[in-house]
Amino acid sequence: MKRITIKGMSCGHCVAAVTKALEGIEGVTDVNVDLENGEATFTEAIPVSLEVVRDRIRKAGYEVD
Ligand SMILES: [Cu+2]
Repeated sequence: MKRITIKGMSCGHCVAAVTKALEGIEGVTDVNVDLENGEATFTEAIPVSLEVVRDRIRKAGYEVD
């Protein structure tokens, strides 16, 4: 399981947006976004580049710390 820290989330809409962004990445499964801790966890069914994750999160309007 991978754990990343995400900056900029403030409400349920942010959680939904980040969840959708992560679920849209090939190989990412079991996405769980924790608003209170500003974290997201996911499982890699195939290796996933952190750069791709950063890029998708950024495009959704948030930053991976
Ligand atoms: Cu929000």
